[in-house]
Amino acid sequence: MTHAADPAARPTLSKTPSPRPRDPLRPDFVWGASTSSYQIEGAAREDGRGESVWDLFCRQPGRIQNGDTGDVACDHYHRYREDVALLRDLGVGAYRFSIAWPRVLPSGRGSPNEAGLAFYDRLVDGLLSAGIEPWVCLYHWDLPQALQEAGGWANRDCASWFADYARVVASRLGDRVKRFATFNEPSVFTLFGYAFGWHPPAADDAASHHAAIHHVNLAHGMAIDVLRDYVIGASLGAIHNMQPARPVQATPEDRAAARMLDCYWNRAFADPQMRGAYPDAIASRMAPFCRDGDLERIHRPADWLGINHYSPVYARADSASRLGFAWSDAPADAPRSPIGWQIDPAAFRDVLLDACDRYGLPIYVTENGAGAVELADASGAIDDRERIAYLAAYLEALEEATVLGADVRGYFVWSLLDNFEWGAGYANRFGIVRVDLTTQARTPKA
Ligand code: IFM
Repeated sequence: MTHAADPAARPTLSKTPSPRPRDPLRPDFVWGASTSSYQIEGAAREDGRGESVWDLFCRQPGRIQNGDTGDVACDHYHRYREDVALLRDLGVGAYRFSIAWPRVLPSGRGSPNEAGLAFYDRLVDGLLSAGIEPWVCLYHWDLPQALQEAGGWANRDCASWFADYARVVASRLGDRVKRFATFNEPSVFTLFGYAFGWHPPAADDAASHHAAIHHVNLAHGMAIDVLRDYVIGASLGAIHNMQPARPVQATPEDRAAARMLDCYWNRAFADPQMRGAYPDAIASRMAPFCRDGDLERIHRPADWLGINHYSPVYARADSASRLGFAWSDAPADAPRSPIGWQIDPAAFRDVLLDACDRYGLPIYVTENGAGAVELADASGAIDDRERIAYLAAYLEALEEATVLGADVRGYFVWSLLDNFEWGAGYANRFGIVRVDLTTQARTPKA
């Protein structure tokens, strides 16, 4: 019997972590921290970096809370040495970061920008000297604006441009970096960017959305092949947000909506990438973009599955929705984090078990963490006990999943630093290290 078939048999999580006779995690379990390029680097106009879709989006009035931008962010481009030292002092064994495509290829294609590549050389070398393994994600949402102007992910050519970009990065860093992921949370940037209009390119168009899904999947498969060719000893994966998709009310209509949200949110990428087929419920919508041989190009052997998880997601029926669901807030009585996200560690445990059964790959949790609107005390310190409680509960859930048989091999907290939280700007802070955005001073939180 699989875990997925028998969720009722799963134990209820205790409210407080209980002492365990022995550590259920593997001796080689990877403990790490995650960030992404646009959220921390800053230096938006330096050393030949090209413009990304987020640079332009942030300049559009009303898009980002408080008018914030990633222009400076955590100034990591200049302060990366300090950030590597923070990672070393935390004792993590791995650091996941993303490469800014427009920093290494300012127009998205063509000649690489030597200064941009040299920055990632310095970062990788700094990490390795500190005994920290670099985990590189090729894409965390900052598409070069020049490619957006050529159609972005709705243009099939974007898959080849991405494969070429993967070749540039692999040939430069592949002698030292072995862990590569293709995309971070493709369902988020496609759904929010092409269907809901919340992220760039701020479209609301079902055809572009389905085209983007397919072309990102194609780009993933093509990049996996490139990375295999160019990186000796590569360990390759893809990073997907996986969260139970629930009906906001127990009506047949909301249940049907939740099934569609599940397809777009959890399976539209992982299923073709790891199982070679789109979910039945959306296969006919994908068909106009899917040419002969595409599913084989997408379904390339991966070494691991990265899972990002924070909380469940909710759907409600909406007859006006072309996708078959509308996004919904969690029910009013759900326990929530300080920024209003539902806290449900058992959902995390179940996601790990179900993903293990469905995809059969070793799992690394590549993001998990808690956001807060935090004020420092007079000394600049933050006593983030709600975050500590969240992390303790979610790590207990991870242990439970492992005890129940999930092959979980690592955990990366989101995030190392308070950073640019997309539409929320700098208001929602996820860092385990506080960043004072005026002075850029870093202070580890409790
Ligand atoms: O900050 C984001 C990250 O970029 C992608 N995953 C979720 C995080 C928190 O919202």
